[in-house]
Amino acid sequence: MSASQNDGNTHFESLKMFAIAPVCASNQPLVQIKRAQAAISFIAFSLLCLASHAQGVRPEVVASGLQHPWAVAFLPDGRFLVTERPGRLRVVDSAGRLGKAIEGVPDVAAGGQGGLLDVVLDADFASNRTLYFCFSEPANVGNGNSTALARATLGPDMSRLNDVRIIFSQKPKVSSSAHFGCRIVESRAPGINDKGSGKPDGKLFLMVGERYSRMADAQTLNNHHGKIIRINKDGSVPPDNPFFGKAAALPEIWSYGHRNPQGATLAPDGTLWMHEHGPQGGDEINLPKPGLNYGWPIITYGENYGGGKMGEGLTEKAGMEQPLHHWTPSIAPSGMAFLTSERYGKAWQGNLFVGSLKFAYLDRIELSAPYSGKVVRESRLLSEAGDRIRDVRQGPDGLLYVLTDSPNGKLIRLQPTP
Ligand SMILES: [Ca+2]
Repeated sequence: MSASQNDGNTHFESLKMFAIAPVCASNQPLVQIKRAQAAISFIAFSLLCLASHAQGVRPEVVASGLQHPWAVAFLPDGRFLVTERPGRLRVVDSAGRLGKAIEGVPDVAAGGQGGLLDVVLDADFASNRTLYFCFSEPANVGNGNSTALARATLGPDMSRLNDVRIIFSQKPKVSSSAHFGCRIVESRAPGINDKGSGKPDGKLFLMVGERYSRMADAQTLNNHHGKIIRINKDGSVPPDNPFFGKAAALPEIWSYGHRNPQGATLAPDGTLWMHEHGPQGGDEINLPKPGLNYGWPIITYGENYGGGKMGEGLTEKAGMEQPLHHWTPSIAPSGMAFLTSERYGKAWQGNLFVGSLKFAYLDRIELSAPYSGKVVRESRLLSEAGDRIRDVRQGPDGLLYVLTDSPNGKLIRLQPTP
């Protein structure tokens, strides 16, 4: 069966308006209480409700007509920068108008899961115009490819990329159209502020997949398959990386034993959170620590496509890390963001949001503490529309934005409703 069954091109076109039913509707405690006391109690109860339950959300389409959009970044002037998987980078304005394809994007190996994938702006973009993007990089010779990370500056009129430089290229290149991974996270020092994190520390994390056909490589350190990469913003390798200077290990590796990560974000305490596709079942959330082994393909809560155990059918093994959370059946996760704003009420602040491609919803994940701890509850948002969710981000306005995966993909803003 295909490696890309959960990540293919199935799409749904309808978008129905939808809101979460309010939870606080009962005034049962008021029975048999004097009228004056009842009024006070009711007000107190209502305030409690407002404090503890978010209002609903209403999806507002900002833009449509995007061809398999993969990632969105927020420009300082209120416009959006969106990647489209076939290889385009576009500016989208607040009225939903799509700009021309920005010039200077390198050739991408478009096809299957490959193409132009993630984009993030440097924390100092407003002054340095620098951005980072990752994509499926074709080999110079032959039909191989691999995931590459580039930096560039965006020209003043936003019509072209300048100073494009590849700062990481996954080794080796193989002939595959699957499991590129490809999410970029700008690392930051711990600290909570209105942006939800501390100062950038000059490092980038890149999630890279094991290319499906090379899954065993995820367990060896002489290649970049199924790894999390950590590099400096100029492409050099930080000397405090776990395998720096070690023989038979590539120094860019931060952690290993990963499968196909398509979502990653930083918690305000500086911790990297990511998720990865399992095979059939066993999608995982992990908090990768330096030098540790996350188990693929030796341990997994999933099974082979079509059934049957993976390898020896193990779910745990000494020396291999357990996921924070796993999904069976697979939801085919893509995109990951913490909500740091209070725009949806206190109950949502500190929640984690993950898109599901396979079941077409946005997963709201409540944790045992804001930005940390275990998963205690999940709820499905936007499921009425049937759109595969490719990316989720918090905008500078504190609202959540998602991209839907289809030939007519949309950028959607989630408006809180009373
Ligand atoms: Ca694992």
